Amino acid sequence: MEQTLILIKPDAMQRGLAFEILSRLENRGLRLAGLRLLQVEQSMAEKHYAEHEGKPFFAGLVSYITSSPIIAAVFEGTNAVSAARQSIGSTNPTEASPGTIRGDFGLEIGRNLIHGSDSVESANREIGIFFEGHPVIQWEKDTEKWVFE
Ligand code: DAT
Ligand code: MG
Repeated sequence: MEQTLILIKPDAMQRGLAFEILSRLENRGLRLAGLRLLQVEQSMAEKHYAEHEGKPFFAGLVSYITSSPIIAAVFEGTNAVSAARQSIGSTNPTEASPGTIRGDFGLEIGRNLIHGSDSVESANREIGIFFEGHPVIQWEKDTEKWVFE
C-alpha cells in the first residue's frame, strides 16, 4: 500500500487540534502505520525542508517547525499521497477549499497546521527522516474490505 508522511505542525499542537486533524485522515479510511510525538531539531528541520533552502521563507519555516513538539504519522492506503494532500488543501489556507483541513482551521501560509508528502518519492524520503529507528507497523483492519475494493 502507498504510504505518506504527515506532520501535525506546532500551531495545530498548540491549538489542541492534533487529534481532530488526525481523525479526518483516519475517517477517510487511511490506515495509521506509524506515530511519534517528537521535538524537531534544527538539523532535522533543514533536512526535511531541504528543497526550500535559499528561499526567503526558509528560516521562518525552520523556526516554526522547531518551535513546539509535533506529531509525525505514517498513513497508508490507495493513493495515500494524493488523498491526504486533497484532505489537507492548498498550501495557503486562504486558498484552500472549505472542508479541507487548512481551509477549515487556517488563515496564513506560515501557520498551515499540517504537512503531507507531495509524492511517493518524497514520502519515502520523509518517512526515513522521521521514522529512522522507529517502527512502522504492518497491519490490516478487518473493516478495510469496506474501504479498499
Ligand atoms: P506544502 O506544505 O503544501 O507541501 P510547500 O512544500 O510548497 O507546501 O512548502 C512547504 C511549507 O513552506 C508550506 O507548508 C508553508 C511554507 N511556504 C511555502 N511557500 C511559502 C511562501 N511563499 N511564503 C511563506 N511560506 C511558504
Ligand atoms: Mg511540500
